[in-house]
Amino acid sequence: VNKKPLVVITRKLPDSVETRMRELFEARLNVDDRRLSKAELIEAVQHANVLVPTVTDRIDEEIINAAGPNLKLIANFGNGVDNIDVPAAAKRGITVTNTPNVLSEDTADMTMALMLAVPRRLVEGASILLDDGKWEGWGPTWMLGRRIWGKRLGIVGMGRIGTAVARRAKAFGLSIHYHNRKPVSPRTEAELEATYWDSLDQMLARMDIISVNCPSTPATFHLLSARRLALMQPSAFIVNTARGQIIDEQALIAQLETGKLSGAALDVFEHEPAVNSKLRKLAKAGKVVILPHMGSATLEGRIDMGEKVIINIRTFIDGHRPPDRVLPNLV
Ligand code: 8YV
Repeated sequence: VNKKPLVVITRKLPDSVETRMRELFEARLNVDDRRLSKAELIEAVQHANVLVPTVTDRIDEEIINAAGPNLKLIANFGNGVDNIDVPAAAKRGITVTNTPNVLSEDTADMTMALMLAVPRRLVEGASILLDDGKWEGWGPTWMLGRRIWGKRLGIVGMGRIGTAVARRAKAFGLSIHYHNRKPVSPRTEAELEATYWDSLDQMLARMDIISVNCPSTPATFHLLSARRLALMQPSAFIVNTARGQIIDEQALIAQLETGKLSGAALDVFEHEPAVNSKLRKLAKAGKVVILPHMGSATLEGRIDMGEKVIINIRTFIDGHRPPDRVLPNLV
């Protein structure tokens, strides 16, 4: 009988996923969910056959180079693989997988929630009722926001999540525009009545709302730079449920502080878990809505992600190509 592979999982996962992991593998779980230190990660990769990290673990070249000869697979519990140096892993013959598809709909739901939250003043309104007596009653000009239907939405990155956002936004009465490395299929474009913008600059200048839905890669680092943010209309606002690094956060803050952008709804930040205090201040002033990286945080989604990780590991161990292999030339 073959020995079960040693699978090191860096964070606490839903109970049902952990139970299954324990049945199938020699699973080293992180019961108290404490973030592993760099030294602990290095220790883990020296012994493990499979490492299951999350977005909070930086699997950089140093850690990959410390891997023992038995480490053959890094099965990321997450869609984005910006936490892993995939080319360094490839150089060492280590396969990397991720968990696409299963979190697209949840992330798109949260994107819509955020898209509504800024112009409809959701958080501001809700916080008024947290203190008894603060609400003096309804009035015709009380808490007026701005409508979103009929507005132009520009999606930066029309992959699985971007497309899921587009479907929802279309049903909300927004017109769909997008920038992507290449246009989506004519069928999808027709279904969404979407307009492709080859030039991100031109799209930014004409949209009412921008939603960031592309992966974080060296090519998308500060894609929304100070120069590009300045192209946007002062009435426009940005939603980001992708990665903080895609937007130059300092520049975004400056645009918001000077009224050159009307707002932002951010689920992700450049230096998580730190959140720039200026963003907190803007949130208190009602210009910004901030969430602590909750885009895909549903119990169902996390269980689906766990199942994907398990399928990737099992397929790999059985000697086949795992379904969600991440190719180094694509990151
Ligand atoms: C998770 C995510 O929060 O998958 C992603 O890219 O951002 C989220 O689903 C995280 O990645 C889990 O590792």
